[in-house]
Amino acid sequence: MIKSRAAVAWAAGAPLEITEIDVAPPQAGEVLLRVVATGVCHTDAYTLSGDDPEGLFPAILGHEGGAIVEAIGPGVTSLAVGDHVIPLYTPECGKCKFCLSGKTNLCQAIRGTQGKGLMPDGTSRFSKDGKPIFHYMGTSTFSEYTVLPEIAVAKISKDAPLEKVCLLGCGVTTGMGAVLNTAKVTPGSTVAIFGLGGIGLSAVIGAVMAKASRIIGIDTNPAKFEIAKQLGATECINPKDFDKPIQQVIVDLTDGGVDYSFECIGNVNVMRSALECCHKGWGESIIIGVAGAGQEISTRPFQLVTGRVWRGSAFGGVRGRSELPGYVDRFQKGEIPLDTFITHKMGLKDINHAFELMHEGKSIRTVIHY
Ligand code: NAD
Ligand code: AHE
Ligand code: ZN
Ligand code: ZN
Repeated sequence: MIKSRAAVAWAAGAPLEITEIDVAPPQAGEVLLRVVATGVCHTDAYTLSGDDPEGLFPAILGHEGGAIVEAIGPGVTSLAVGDHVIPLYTPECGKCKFCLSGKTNLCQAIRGTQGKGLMPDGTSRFSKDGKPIFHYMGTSTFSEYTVLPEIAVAKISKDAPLEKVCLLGCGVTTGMGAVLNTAKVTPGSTVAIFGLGGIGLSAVIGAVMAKASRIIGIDTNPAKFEIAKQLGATECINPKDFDKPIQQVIVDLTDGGVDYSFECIGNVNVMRSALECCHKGWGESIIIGVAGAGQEISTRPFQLVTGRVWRGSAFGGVRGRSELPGYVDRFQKGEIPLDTFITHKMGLKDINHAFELMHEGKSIRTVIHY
């Protein structure tokens, strides 16, 4: 057992408690990581709120980390002590039906236990005063030390700054990947991006890379517009400024609708708007946002009958072990402006403030360092 500083979510809706916990050694096929830095994603806030049907308490949240391998368990062959890594909430075993399909990044090798807040052997490595604490998304990066299965760890270049490339562990990869891998936006396309937080802004940079001709950013918080334009949005609009539905506004602006839209909020009403602002015959809408328990999407089936396509994207369709190191290299070459996303940096003790900044719409990403 080692001691670790961690932010523990004891109950839904309660602030995280910064405290010392016990971390058990890595078992067969597992590695112990020292987390150097972690981003705070809206999904952490969603689960903390109690809206996540898979949410468990007490738990150690966090899934956007940059880390160093501290120890390896028996049988681990692809990682060594000292390796720089990004924890993966979407692992890549390379052997399951999903990995072998070549059609998806959603490896299911350990999805069952991961969703139950446990390691693949059905137990937790975290405890406090002998009481177990659940893992979260298989990553739990809000603890200085965390344990992951080898298949859920991407080895990256040692030259990359972990306090920046941690954002590739979720937010930036998710938005970019949804545009480039899931939608496969083609040059000259028109794109609408709903929600200009960390995910939506990453979709903006993906759309720039895809050479979209128009990138329309939509947000109810106009404070997000400047950064969206800096990253390449060609225009930004606030639904509150119009007295007609936002899908109608976009259809009117784009001669019948956009080629691609992305929902980066987690609001089922906006998901409908995002679908319905797509062009008849071919427009595709990608759901990235995560909606709360019990929420459902709806539209008139006629929207699909007439050629619009509704799809979803998790972790940008990226296979973490084989493809994420390439995203890190692209950052190193100056192709991914991670610095623009990091609006705040703070120590673990201030992590509750990072959640406040997110809820107040004042941050894009806060990076927590240990
Ligand atoms: P964020 O809080 O940083 O950004 C959300 C943005 O949406 C904010 O700018 C907010 O002002 C805007 N917004 C809220 N309501 C709106 C409305 N009705 N109309 C227009 N804009 C509105 O959150 P984030 O970290 O960017 O995450 C966004 C969503 O993506 C969350 O639901 C998160 O859980 C989800 N997510 C999904 C994946 C995935 O793999 N599918 C990965 C990461 C995050
Ligand atoms: N637990 C939620 C689902 C949450 C969800 O959809 N998570 C995304 C990643 S969000 C990262 O910020 C994801 O990868 N989903 C695929 C998966 O297998 O969870 C619920 O509704 O139960
Ligand atoms: Zn996330
Ligand atoms: Zn697999």
